[in-house]
Amino acid sequence: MAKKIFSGVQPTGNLHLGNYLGAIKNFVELQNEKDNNCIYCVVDLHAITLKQDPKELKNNIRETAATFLASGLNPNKSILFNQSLVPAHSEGSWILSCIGRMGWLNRMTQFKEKAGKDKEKASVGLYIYPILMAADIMLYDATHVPVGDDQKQHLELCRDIAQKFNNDYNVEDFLVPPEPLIQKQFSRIMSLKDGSKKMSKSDVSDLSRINLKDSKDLIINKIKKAKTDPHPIPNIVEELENRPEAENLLGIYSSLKNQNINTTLKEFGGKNFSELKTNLSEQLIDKISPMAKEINKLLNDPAYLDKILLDGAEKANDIAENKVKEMKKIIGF
Ligand code: AQP
Repeated sequence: MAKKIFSGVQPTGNLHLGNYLGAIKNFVELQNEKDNNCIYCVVDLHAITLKQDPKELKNNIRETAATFLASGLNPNKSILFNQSLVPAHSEGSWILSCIGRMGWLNRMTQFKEKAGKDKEKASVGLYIYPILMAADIMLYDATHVPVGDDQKQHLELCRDIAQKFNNDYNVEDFLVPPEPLIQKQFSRIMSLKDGSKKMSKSDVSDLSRINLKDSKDLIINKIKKAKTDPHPIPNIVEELENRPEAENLLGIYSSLKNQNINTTLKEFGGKNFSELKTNLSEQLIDKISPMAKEINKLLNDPAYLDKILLDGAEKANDIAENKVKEMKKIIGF
């Protein structure tokens, strides 16, 4: 069945392997499935929930667009744009913030993680980020949202908001509650330094992640230094329990090779990590180096990237503006 797809990536720099394997790789597969309508957004309004340097933000917006293109997204097949060019996202977000409940937002674990110990100092934007995300998705009547496992809770909130809006205003099916599309395997890529933490752009240690622009040498070095444990690689998946670093490296290898973990365990069971690491580095270099080259090439032509985003924003605006108009009519404006 044809799906309406929406998803976004924040232009906060250092797009990494987790963003690629957890989300962008899936974006490309969905784009290439027959009849799907796909919209992929550089969510720059989300990025400013944490302080950004204006110059860097501008570069990061282009770099995220370049990463989309280098990964295989095609502006003739998908709508690609950046969020701040479409005012309906901000307007829709305000309306939905009057529907969402404080109690619902208080349960969001990502806010707790990102705000850290000093919640009082976090921006209000960071707190209501899931509401903006709900507007992003529902302005396009998206039926499916490909995301990493970390976004599952935000999608559940989005469905609650849709239901409450439709009930409060007695407009059955007006807002479409979206389904998350989370990869069955390897949906959360973990830090190379700590298997209990997700790989993240904002981790202070660059050794914790493989960035999509890393050079071959850097990839080899980071994988060499990746944390492991003293035991050999097991033959069966059950024996990976309580071995998060081993599970993560084997998961990354499997995901890059599009194979399940059992096949990978057949390849490496009983061997030591140095053999896995050598093979993993090769796979990463095969996948990432051509992408890095293409990203750098595209970044040399900022006018081209800006044009892609602007053209996409015009198409997105036509859809989103119309949905907000309907929302306003329902509300009584
Ligand atoms: N480690 C991960 N494993 C799998 N998927 C991941 N995603 C992010 N990290 C992982 C998925 O990538 C998409 C885009 O994410 P984002 O850039 O919008 O925001 P994020 O989830 O906050 O990513 P980061 O890297 O953790 O950024 P910072 O450090 O700035 O917060 C999403 O679909 C996400 O699930």
